[in-house]
Amino acid sequence: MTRTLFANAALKGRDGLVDILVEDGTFKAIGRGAGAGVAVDRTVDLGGRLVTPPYCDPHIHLDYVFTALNPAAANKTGSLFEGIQRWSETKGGLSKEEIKARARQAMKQEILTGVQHIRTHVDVTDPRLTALQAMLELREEVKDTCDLQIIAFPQEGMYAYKGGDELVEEALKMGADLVGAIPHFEFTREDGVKSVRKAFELAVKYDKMVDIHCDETDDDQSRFLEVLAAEAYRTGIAERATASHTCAMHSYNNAYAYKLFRLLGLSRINFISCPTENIHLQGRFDAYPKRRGLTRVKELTEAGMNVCFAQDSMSDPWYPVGSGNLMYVLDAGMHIAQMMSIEELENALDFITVKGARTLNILDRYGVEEGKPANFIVLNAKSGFEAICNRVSVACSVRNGEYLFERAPEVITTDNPLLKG
Ligand code: 17E
Ligand code: FE2
Repeated sequence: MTRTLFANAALKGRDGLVDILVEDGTFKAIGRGAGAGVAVDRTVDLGGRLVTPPYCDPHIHLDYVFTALNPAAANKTGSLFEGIQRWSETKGGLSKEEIKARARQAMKQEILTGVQHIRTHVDVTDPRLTALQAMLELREEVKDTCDLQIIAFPQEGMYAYKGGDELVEEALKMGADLVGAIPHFEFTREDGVKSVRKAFELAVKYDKMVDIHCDETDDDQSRFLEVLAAEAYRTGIAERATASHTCAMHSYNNAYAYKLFRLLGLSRINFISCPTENIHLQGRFDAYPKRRGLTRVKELTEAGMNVCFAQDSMSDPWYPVGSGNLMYVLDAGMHIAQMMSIEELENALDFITVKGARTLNILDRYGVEEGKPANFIVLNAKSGFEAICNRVSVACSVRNGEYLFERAPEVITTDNPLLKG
Protein backbone atom coordinates (compact mmCIF):
# COMPACT_ATOMS: atom_id res chain seq x y z
CA MET A 1 0.00 0.00 0.00
CA THR A 2 1.29 3.48 -0.91
CA ARG A 3 0.15 6.52 1.01
CA THR A 4 0.98 10.15 0.24
CA LEU A 5 -0.19 13.14 2.24
CA PHE A 6 -0.61 16.40 0.32
CA ALA A 7 -0.74 18.87 3.18
CA ASN A 8 -1.99 22.47 3.35
CA ALA A 9 -4.08 22.69 0.20
CA ALA A 10 -6.64 25.38 -0.59
CA LEU A 11 -9.82 23.82 -2.00
CA LYS A 12 -12.75 25.68 -3.51
CA GLY A 13 -15.74 25.71 -1.17
CA ARG A 14 -13.73 24.82 1.93
CA ASP A 15 -12.71 27.27 4.65
CA GLY A 16 -9.09 27.13 5.72
CA LEU A 17 -6.51 24.71 4.43
CA VAL A 18 -7.04 20.98 4.14
CA ASP A 19 -4.86 17.91 3.93
CA ILE A 20 -5.39 15.34 1.21
CA LEU A 21 -4.54 11.72 1.92
CA VAL A 22 -4.01 9.58 -1.18
CA GLU A 23 -3.92 5.81 -0.84
CA ASP A 24 -3.06 3.58 -3.78
CA GLY A 25 -4.02 6.22 -6.33
CA THR A 26 -7.37 7.12 -4.72
CA PHE A 27 -8.46 10.06 -2.54
CA LYS A 28 -8.76 8.41 0.87
CA ALA A 29 -9.46 11.38 3.15
CA ILE A 30 -9.77 15.14 2.65
CA GLY A 31 -9.93 17.65 5.49
CA ARG A 32 -8.03 19.42 8.22
CA GLY A 33 -5.75 16.79 9.78
CA ALA A 34 -6.91 14.11 7.35
CA GLY A 35 -3.64 12.22 7.62
CA ALA A 36 -3.31 12.45 11.42
CA GLY A 37 -2.13 9.21 12.96
CA VAL A 38 -1.76 7.48 9.59
CA ALA A 39 1.65 6.18 8.53
CA VAL A 40 2.45 7.75 5.16
CA ASP A 41 5.26 7.07 2.70
CA ARG A 42 5.63 10.73 1.84
CA THR A 43 4.31 14.16 2.86
CA VAL A 44 4.20 17.04 0.39
CA ASP A 45 3.59 20.55 1.73
CA LEU A 46 1.50 22.48 -0.81
CA GLY A 47 1.97 25.71 1.15
CA GLY A 48 -1.63 26.92 0.84
CA ARG A 49 -1.78 26.67 -2.92
CA LEU A 50 -5.02 25.91 -4.75
CA VAL A 51 -5.79 22.31 -5.68
CA THR A 52 -8.34 21.71 -8.43
CA PRO A 53 -9.31 18.72 -10.51
CA PRO A 54 -7.32 18.64 -13.79
CA TYR A 55 -8.20 20.87 -16.71
CA CYS A 56 -10.45 19.38 -19.37
CA ASP A 57 -10.22 20.25 -23.04
CA PRO A 58 -13.52 18.93 -24.40
CA HIS A 59 -13.10 20.24 -27.95
CA ILE A 60 -9.96 20.16 -30.04
CA HIS A 61 -9.05 18.90 -33.51
CA LEU A 62 -5.89 16.91 -32.88
CA ASP A 63 -5.61 15.79 -36.51
CA TYR A 64 -5.29 19.44 -37.63
CA VAL A 65 -2.66 20.71 -35.18
CA PHE A 66 0.51 22.46 -36.42
CA THR A 67 -0.61 22.65 -40.05
CA ALA A 68 -0.96 26.46 -40.13
CA LEU A 69 2.52 27.14 -41.46
CA ASN A 70 1.87 25.27 -44.71
CA PRO A 71 1.58 28.19 -47.20
CA ALA A 72 -1.14 26.33 -49.13
CA ALA A 73 -3.25 26.25 -45.96
CA ALA A 74 -3.12 30.01 -45.36
CA ASN A 75 -6.55 31.41 -44.49
CA LYS A 76 -6.64 34.90 -46.01
CA THR A 77 -10.17 35.93 -45.04
CA GLY A 78 -9.90 34.49 -41.53
CA SER A 79 -13.35 32.95 -41.91
CA LEU A 80 -14.53 29.50 -40.88
CA PHE A 81 -15.53 28.68 -44.44
CA GLU A 82 -12.12 29.48 -45.86
CA GLY A 83 -10.59 27.36 -43.10
CA ILE A 84 -12.67 24.39 -44.22
CA GLN A 85 -11.76 25.03 -47.87
CA ARG A 86 -8.00 25.28 -47.17
CA TRP A 87 -8.14 22.13 -45.06
CA SER A 88 -10.01 20.28 -47.79
CA GLU A 89 -7.34 21.26 -50.33
CA THR A 90 -4.38 20.30 -48.17
CA LYS A 91 -5.50 17.31 -46.10
CA GLY A 92 -4.87 14.64 -48.72
CA GLY A 93 -1.80 12.44 -48.45
CA LEU A 94 -1.24 12.77 -44.68
CA SER A 95 0.21 9.61 -43.17
CA LYS A 96 -0.89 7.95 -39.95
CA GLU A 97 2.52 8.32 -38.32
CA GLU A 98 2.77 12.00 -39.23
CA ILE A 99 -0.69 12.73 -37.81
CA LYS A 100 0.14 10.83 -34.65
CA ALA A 101 3.39 12.74 -34.17
CA ARG A 102 1.65 16.12 -34.40
CA ALA A 103 -1.25 15.05 -32.19
CA ARG A 104 1.14 13.61 -29.60
CA GLN A 105 3.04 16.92 -29.44
CA ALA A 106 -0.23 18.84 -28.98
CA MET A 107 -1.33 16.51 -26.20
CA LYS A 108 2.03 16.92 -24.52
CA GLN A 109 1.64 20.72 -24.58
CA GLU A 110 -1.86 20.47 -23.12
CA ILE A 111 -0.88 17.98 -20.42
CA LEU A 112 2.08 20.15 -19.37
CA THR A 113 -0.34 23.00 -18.70
CA GLY A 114 -2.65 20.89 -16.51
CA VAL A 115 -4.97 18.99 -18.86
CA GLN A 116 -5.78 15.30 -18.19
CA HIS A 117 -9.01 14.86 -20.18
CA ILE A 118 -9.32 15.62 -23.90
CA ARG A 119 -12.10 15.14 -26.43
CA THR A 120 -10.94 15.42 -30.03
CA HIS A 121 -12.85 15.69 -33.26
CA VAL A 122 -11.38 13.62 -36.08
CA ASP A 123 -12.20 14.38 -39.69
CA VAL A 124 -13.79 11.25 -41.15
CA THR A 125 -14.58 12.74 -44.56
CA ASP A 126 -11.69 10.68 -45.88
CA PRO A 127 -12.42 7.27 -47.43
CA ARG A 128 -9.21 5.84 -45.92
CA LEU A 129 -10.03 7.10 -42.39
CA THR A 130 -6.30 7.62 -41.81
CA ALA A 131 -6.67 10.23 -39.07
CA LEU A 132 -9.19 8.07 -37.25
CA GLN A 133 -6.78 5.15 -37.20
CA ALA A 134 -4.04 7.45 -35.92
CA MET A 135 -6.25 8.72 -33.12
CA LEU A 136 -7.52 5.26 -32.10
CA GLU A 137 -3.91 4.14 -31.68
CA LEU A 138 -3.00 7.30 -29.80
CA ARG A 139 -5.96 6.88 -27.41
CA GLU A 140 -4.53 3.52 -26.40
CA GLU A 141 -0.94 4.79 -26.23
CA VAL A 142 -1.70 7.70 -23.87
CA LYS A 143 -4.38 6.17 -21.69
CA ASP A 144 -2.36 6.11 -18.47
CA THR A 145 -1.50 9.79 -18.87
CA CYS A 146 -4.57 11.39 -20.37
CA ASP A 147 -8.13 10.32 -21.27
CA LEU A 148 -8.90 10.81 -24.94
CA GLN A 149 -12.43 10.73 -26.36
CA ILE A 150 -12.77 10.59 -30.14
CA ILE A 151 -15.58 12.12 -32.21
CA ALA A 152 -16.35 10.84 -35.71
CA PHE A 153 -16.57 14.32 -37.25
CA PRO A 154 -17.56 14.79 -40.90
CA GLN A 155 -15.74 18.11 -41.49
CA GLU A 156 -16.99 18.38 -45.08
CA GLY A 157 -20.52 17.27 -44.25
CA MET A 158 -22.54 14.08 -43.86
CA TYR A 159 -24.35 14.85 -47.12
CA ALA A 160 -22.32 17.69 -48.71
CA TYR A 161 -19.50 15.11 -48.81
CA LYS A 162 -20.55 12.03 -50.74
CA GLY A 163 -20.95 9.10 -48.36
CA GLY A 164 -20.12 11.24 -45.31
CA ASP A 165 -22.89 9.64 -43.25
CA GLU A 166 -21.53 6.15 -44.04
CA LEU A 167 -18.01 7.17 -43.07
CA VAL A 168 -19.31 8.45 -39.73
CA GLU A 169 -21.03 5.10 -39.13
CA GLU A 170 -17.90 3.18 -40.14
CA ALA A 171 -15.85 5.29 -37.70
CA LEU A 172 -18.26 4.43 -34.87
CA LYS A 173 -17.91 0.75 -35.66
CA MET A 174 -14.13 1.15 -35.58
CA GLY A 175 -14.26 2.58 -32.07
CA ALA A 176 -14.97 6.32 -32.10
CA ASP A 177 -16.69 7.37 -28.86
CA LEU A 178 -18.99 10.05 -30.22
CA VAL A 179 -20.99 11.04 -33.26
CA GLY A 180 -20.27 14.44 -34.83
CA ALA A 181 -21.99 16.57 -37.46
CA ILE A 182 -21.76 20.01 -39.05
CA PRO A 183 -25.31 21.01 -40.06
CA HIS A 184 -24.50 24.66 -40.95
CA PHE A 185 -22.08 23.40 -43.62
CA GLU A 186 -24.57 21.10 -45.36
CA PHE A 187 -25.92 22.40 -48.69
CA THR A 188 -29.47 22.99 -47.52
CA ARG A 189 -31.35 23.54 -44.30
CA GLU A 190 -33.10 20.20 -44.90
CA ASP A 191 -29.77 18.37 -45.18
CA GLY A 192 -28.60 20.09 -42.00
CA VAL A 193 -31.69 18.92 -40.11
CA LYS A 194 -31.25 15.44 -41.56
CA SER A 195 -27.63 15.33 -40.39
CA VAL A 196 -28.57 16.22 -36.80
CA ARG A 197 -31.31 13.56 -36.78
CA LYS A 198 -28.87 11.05 -38.27
CA ALA A 199 -26.33 11.83 -35.55
CA PHE A 200 -28.86 10.99 -32.84
CA GLU A 201 -30.06 7.90 -34.67
CA LEU A 202 -26.46 6.62 -34.83
CA ALA A 203 -25.82 7.56 -31.19
CA VAL A 204 -28.80 5.49 -30.04
CA LYS A 205 -27.94 2.60 -32.38
CA TYR A 206 -24.31 2.31 -31.27
CA ASP A 207 -24.70 3.64 -27.70
CA LYS A 208 -22.41 6.63 -28.29
CA MET A 209 -22.37 10.24 -27.14
CA VAL A 210 -23.06 13.16 -29.51
CA ASP A 211 -21.09 16.38 -30.04
CA ILE A 212 -22.15 18.55 -32.96
CA HIS A 213 -20.48 21.60 -34.49
CA CYS A 214 -23.71 23.56 -34.41
CA ASP A 215 -24.42 26.96 -35.97
CA GLU A 216 -20.78 28.10 -36.15
CA THR A 217 -21.79 31.10 -38.19
CA ASP A 218 -23.07 34.66 -37.75
CA ASP A 219 -26.14 33.76 -39.82
CA ASP A 220 -29.05 34.53 -37.50
CA GLN A 221 -31.16 32.11 -39.57
CA SER A 222 -28.97 29.15 -38.63
CA ARG A 223 -31.22 27.31 -36.18
CA PHE A 224 -29.92 23.77 -35.93
CA LEU A 225 -29.52 24.07 -32.17
CA GLU A 226 -33.29 23.75 -31.72
CA VAL A 227 -33.19 20.52 -33.73
CA LEU A 228 -30.27 19.21 -31.67
CA ALA A 229 -31.95 20.06 -28.35
CA ALA A 230 -35.29 18.58 -29.45
CA GLU A 231 -33.66 15.33 -30.61
CA ALA A 232 -31.64 15.16 -27.38
CA TYR A 233 -34.80 15.69 -25.34
CA ARG A 234 -36.81 13.07 -27.25
CA THR A 235 -34.12 10.40 -27.26
CA GLY A 236 -33.38 10.95 -23.56
CA ILE A 237 -29.61 11.17 -24.06
CA ALA A 238 -29.24 14.92 -23.55
CA GLU A 239 -26.70 14.63 -20.75
CA ARG A 240 -24.52 12.75 -23.24
CA ALA A 241 -25.12 15.37 -25.94
CA THR A 242 -23.20 18.56 -26.65
CA ALA A 243 -23.71 21.58 -28.86
CA SER A 244 -20.34 23.05 -29.80
CA HIS A 245 -19.84 26.68 -30.87
CA THR A 246 -23.54 27.76 -31.29
CA CYS A 247 -22.22 31.13 -32.51
CA ALA A 248 -25.44 32.05 -34.33
CA MET A 249 -27.13 32.32 -30.93
CA HIS A 250 -25.16 35.53 -30.50
CA SER A 251 -27.17 36.96 -33.40
CA TYR A 252 -30.62 35.51 -32.68
CA ASN A 253 -33.34 38.04 -31.97
CA ASN A 254 -34.20 38.06 -28.30
CA ALA A 255 -37.78 36.87 -28.80
CA TYR A 256 -36.52 33.72 -30.51
CA ALA A 257 -33.72 33.28 -27.96
CA TYR A 258 -36.30 33.48 -25.17
CA LYS A 259 -38.37 30.72 -26.73
CA LEU A 260 -35.25 28.64 -27.44
CA PHE A 261 -34.03 28.86 -23.84
CA ARG A 262 -37.12 26.99 -22.63
CA LEU A 263 -36.27 24.03 -24.83
CA LEU A 264 -32.57 24.20 -23.89
CA GLY A 265 -33.48 24.17 -20.21
CA LEU A 266 -35.79 21.20 -20.67
CA SER A 267 -33.24 19.27 -22.70
CA ARG A 268 -30.23 19.63 -20.32
CA ILE A 269 -27.70 19.42 -23.17
CA ASN A 270 -24.12 20.65 -22.70
CA PHE A 271 -22.51 23.61 -24.45
CA ILE A 272 -18.94 24.21 -25.52
CA SER A 273 -17.71 27.65 -26.45
CA CYS A 274 -14.30 28.17 -28.07
CA PRO A 275 -13.69 31.84 -27.29
CA THR A 276 -10.29 32.36 -28.88
CA GLU A 277 -11.22 30.68 -32.18
CA ASN A 278 -14.66 32.22 -32.50
CA ILE A 279 -13.61 35.79 -31.63
CA HIS A 280 -11.13 35.32 -34.50
CA LEU A 281 -13.38 33.52 -37.03
CA GLN A 282 -16.71 35.30 -36.51
CA GLY A 283 -17.68 38.82 -37.49
CA ARG A 284 -15.74 38.37 -40.74
CA PHE A 285 -18.65 39.44 -42.93
CA ASP A 286 -19.46 42.49 -40.80
CA ALA A 287 -18.41 46.07 -41.37
CA TYR A 288 -18.14 48.06 -38.14
CA PRO A 289 -19.58 47.41 -35.64
CA LYS A 290 -18.37 43.79 -35.76
CA ARG A 291 -20.14 41.08 -33.81
CA ARG A 292 -18.21 39.00 -31.30
CA GLY A 293 -19.92 35.81 -32.45
CA LEU A 294 -19.58 34.01 -29.14
CA THR A 295 -22.58 32.07 -27.91
CA ARG A 296 -24.50 33.46 -24.91
CA VAL A 297 -22.17 32.00 -22.29
CA LYS A 298 -23.26 34.28 -19.47
CA GLU A 299 -27.00 33.94 -20.10
CA LEU A 300 -26.87 30.16 -20.57
CA THR A 301 -24.86 29.82 -17.38
CA GLU A 302 -27.22 32.06 -15.42
CA ALA A 303 -30.12 29.96 -16.72
CA GLY A 304 -28.50 26.93 -15.09
CA MET A 305 -27.11 25.28 -18.20
CA ASN A 306 -23.74 23.60 -18.45
CA VAL A 307 -21.34 25.67 -20.56
CA CYS A 308 -17.61 25.05 -20.74
CA PHE A 309 -14.64 26.40 -22.71
CA ALA A 310 -12.27 24.58 -25.07
CA GLN A 311 -9.16 25.18 -27.16
CA ASP A 312 -10.45 23.95 -30.57
CA SER A 313 -7.29 24.76 -32.59
CA MET A 314 -3.54 24.66 -32.18
CA SER A 315 -2.02 26.24 -35.30
CA ASP A 316 -4.37 25.07 -38.01
CA PRO A 317 -6.06 26.74 -41.02
CA TRP A 318 -8.72 28.14 -38.67
CA TYR A 319 -6.62 29.67 -35.87
CA PRO A 320 -2.84 29.98 -35.86
CA VAL A 321 -2.01 30.69 -32.22
CA GLY A 322 -3.63 28.11 -29.92
CA SER A 323 -1.07 26.95 -27.36
CA GLY A 324 -3.10 24.30 -25.55
CA ASN A 325 -2.95 26.30 -22.32
CA LEU A 326 -6.55 26.53 -21.19
CA MET A 327 -5.77 29.41 -18.84
CA TYR A 328 -5.41 31.64 -21.92
CA VAL A 329 -8.69 30.32 -23.32
CA LEU A 330 -10.41 31.02 -20.01
CA ASP A 331 -8.90 34.50 -19.87
CA ALA A 332 -10.28 35.32 -23.32
CA GLY A 333 -13.66 33.72 -22.57
CA MET A 334 -14.26 35.68 -19.37
CA HIS A 335 -13.49 38.94 -21.20
CA ILE A 336 -15.52 38.31 -24.32
CA ALA A 337 -18.54 36.98 -22.40
CA GLN A 338 -18.30 39.93 -19.97
CA MET A 339 -18.18 37.77 -16.87
CA MET A 340 -16.11 39.99 -14.63
CA SER A 341 -17.95 40.14 -11.31
CA ILE A 342 -15.78 38.98 -8.42
CA GLU A 343 -18.11 36.01 -7.98
CA GLU A 344 -17.88 35.08 -11.67
CA LEU A 345 -14.10 35.33 -11.53
CA GLU A 346 -13.93 33.25 -8.35
CA ASN A 347 -15.88 30.52 -10.21
CA ALA A 348 -14.09 30.99 -13.55
CA LEU A 349 -11.95 27.86 -13.29
CA ASP A 350 -15.14 25.78 -13.41
CA PHE A 351 -15.33 26.53 -17.15
CA ILE A 352 -12.13 24.56 -17.78
CA THR A 353 -12.55 21.97 -15.03
CA VAL A 354 -15.83 20.63 -13.67
CA LYS A 355 -18.10 22.01 -16.40
CA GLY A 356 -15.84 20.44 -18.99
CA ALA A 357 -15.95 17.16 -17.07
CA ARG A 358 -19.74 17.23 -17.03
CA THR A 359 -19.70 17.69 -20.80
CA LEU A 360 -17.28 14.77 -21.11
CA ASN A 361 -19.69 12.73 -18.97
CA ILE A 362 -16.94 11.69 -16.54
CA LEU A 363 -18.23 13.20 -13.29
CA ASP A 364 -18.48 9.76 -11.65
CA ARG A 365 -14.67 9.61 -11.60
CA TYR A 366 -13.71 13.31 -11.63
CA GLY A 367 -13.22 15.71 -8.74
CA VAL A 368 -11.24 16.08 -5.54
CA GLU A 369 -13.52 13.85 -3.47
CA GLU A 370 -13.00 10.82 -1.28
CA GLY A 371 -13.20 7.54 -3.21
CA LYS A 372 -12.37 9.06 -6.61
CA PRO A 373 -9.10 8.61 -8.53
CA ALA A 374 -6.45 10.98 -7.14
CA ASN A 375 -6.19 13.16 -10.23
CA PHE A 376 -5.53 16.85 -9.56
CA ILE A 377 -3.41 19.87 -10.33
CA VAL A 378 -1.85 22.48 -8.07
CA LEU A 379 -2.05 26.09 -9.20
CA ASN A 380 0.40 28.83 -8.25
CA ALA A 381 -2.38 30.79 -6.53
CA LYS A 382 -4.29 30.73 -3.27
CA SER A 383 -7.78 31.19 -4.77
CA GLY A 384 -9.67 30.92 -8.04
CA PHE A 385 -9.77 34.71 -8.29
CA GLU A 386 -6.01 35.01 -7.86
CA ALA A 387 -5.47 32.21 -10.38
CA ILE A 388 -7.29 33.97 -13.19
CA CYS A 389 -6.21 37.47 -12.19
CA ASN A 390 -2.55 36.46 -12.51
CA ARG A 391 -3.11 33.83 -15.26
CA VAL A 392 -1.03 31.52 -13.12
CA SER A 393 0.79 28.44 -14.29
CA VAL A 394 0.29 24.90 -13.00
CA ALA A 395 2.87 23.79 -10.45
CA CYS A 396 2.24 20.09 -10.88
CA SER A 397 -0.18 17.53 -12.20
CA VAL A 398 -0.96 14.33 -10.30
CA ARG A 399 -2.67 11.30 -11.81
CA ASN A 400 -3.68 8.27 -9.78
CA GLY A 401 -1.60 9.69 -6.94
CA GLU A 402 1.62 9.92 -9.00
CA TYR A 403 3.22 13.05 -10.43
CA LEU A 404 2.87 13.46 -14.19
CA PHE A 405 5.21 16.43 -13.84
CA GLU A 406 6.36 19.13 -11.44
CA ARG A 407 7.35 22.60 -12.59
CA ALA A 408 10.18 24.29 -10.71
CA PRO A 409 9.37 27.80 -9.45
CA GLU A 410 10.40 30.63 -11.77
CA VAL A 411 13.87 32.03 -11.04
CA ILE A 412 14.43 35.76 -11.53
CA THR A 413 17.91 37.27 -11.48
CA THR A 414 18.13 40.98 -10.69
CA ASP A 415 20.13 43.59 -8.76
CA ASN A 416 17.30 46.14 -8.93
CA PRO A 417 16.17 46.84 -5.34
CA LEU A 418 12.50 47.25 -6.38
CA LEU A 419 12.43 43.88 -8.11
CA LYS A 420 14.34 41.98 -5.44
CA GLY A 421 12.74 39.68 -2.89
N1 17E B 1 -13.46 22.94 -38.07
C1 17E B 1 -14.62 23.61 -37.89
O1 17E B 1 -15.63 23.29 -38.55
N2 17E B 1 -14.67 24.62 -37.01
C2 17E B 1 -13.59 24.97 -36.30
N3 17E B 1 -13.67 25.97 -35.42
C3 17E B 1 -12.36 24.27 -36.49
C4 17E B 1 -12.35 23.25 -37.38
C5 17E B 1 -11.14 24.66 -35.72
FE1 FE2 C 1 -14.21 22.73 -33.71
